[in-house]
Amino acid sequence: MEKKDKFQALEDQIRSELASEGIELLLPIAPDLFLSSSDDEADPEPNRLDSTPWTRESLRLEYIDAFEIMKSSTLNNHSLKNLYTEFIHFKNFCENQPVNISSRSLQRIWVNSLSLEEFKETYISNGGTPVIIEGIPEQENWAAKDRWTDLSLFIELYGDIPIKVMEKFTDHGMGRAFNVRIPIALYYDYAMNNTADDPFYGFELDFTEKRAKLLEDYNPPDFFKEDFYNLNERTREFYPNYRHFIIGGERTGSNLHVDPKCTGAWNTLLSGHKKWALFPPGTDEEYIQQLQGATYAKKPATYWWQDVVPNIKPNMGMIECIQYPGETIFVPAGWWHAVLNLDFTIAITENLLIPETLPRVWPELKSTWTKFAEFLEETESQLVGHLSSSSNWSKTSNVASYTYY
Ligand SMILES: O=C(O)CCC(=O)C(=O)O
Ligand SMILES: [Fe+2]
Repeated sequence: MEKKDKFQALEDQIRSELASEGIELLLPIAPDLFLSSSDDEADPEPNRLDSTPWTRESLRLEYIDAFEIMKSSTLNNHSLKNLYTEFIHFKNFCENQPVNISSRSLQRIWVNSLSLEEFKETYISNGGTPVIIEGIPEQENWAAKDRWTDLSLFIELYGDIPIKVMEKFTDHGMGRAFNVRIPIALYYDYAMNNTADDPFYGFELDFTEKRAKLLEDYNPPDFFKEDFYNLNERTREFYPNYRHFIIGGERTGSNLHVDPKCTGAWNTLLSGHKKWALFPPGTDEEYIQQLQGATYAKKPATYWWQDVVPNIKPNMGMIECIQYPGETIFVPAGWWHAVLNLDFTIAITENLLIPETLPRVWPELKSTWTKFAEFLEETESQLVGHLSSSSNWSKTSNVASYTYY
């Protein structure tokens, strides 16, 4: 099915589901934010430096078309469940206890508590073990530890940077979808004030133009420097969209998925709180599909957390945690994960092919991307070393060796 048709089918499905409940779609859920306001002159930007060349009003005028497109999104402009009034209860609930009683929680370590070798041995080898690492932005001197943690400073510095909040498919279904971007200052206003069940989520993978400034504020953590997709032009070309700047208001999130092309990921949160659920690789595929569910894959992230998570079967190896500001989560290749933003969050994440993970992902890489795998085999002597030094891997560490309770 064409992407556009799928999108249309989804829209139709949601429209008819709502119609069956006597609800008609749709109005923009935050009409004021979609409109240009003339209040700004009377109420100057509170954070603005004199040299800052933008105001919210100037940004609104410049991005009026983007807001028109956002306004028309069926998926993001409903508050069918009035989550915005209920969310505080859910947030308090999951801060105080696991959403699913049988899940276990993720281990936390302090970044300086172990050497790179120890980290690899404990968390990278044998396919990888998820973990939360505290202290990376401070210990590795990221400018983001100040600039992305004080929201008024963040907006003052980066308010005019446009970030992607949706893709828009052409009406005729031909050609590429195009990215709809709005400036960070206006996204922040939207995120803090909208009442949608499924608000727009800022998910940016393009770091050109003004967005290049964001790259100056962090570095890949020392634990995650080695990346088989970052060896040369050919490997980078195979996996180009490896980093994302993620900014989201409460109720935004990522539905259950596995990261692409056998990558693991680190994700550092600078502001706000993210709720995570993870399931190990090898989790019964049928059950995962059931969890993803036709009805939940494309629905507001919060619905899944409220309706599905409490009822997940015990012994699925589910891990839950809350990620706090300053914390980095490591999601090894093949782990299913879902994320819900509990308040306004700012995060940076990168995906990579960790050399030590190769033995586990090699069969998939080879069968799915044969040409690329052959290229690696031919050109990378290190790769052969990694594969052969771990030849016992499949005997010593398959997923069944995780113990659940
Ligand atoms: O929403 C998030 O922070 C999770 C992002 C994620 O899982 C991804 O980029 O693959
Ligand atoms: Fe992911």
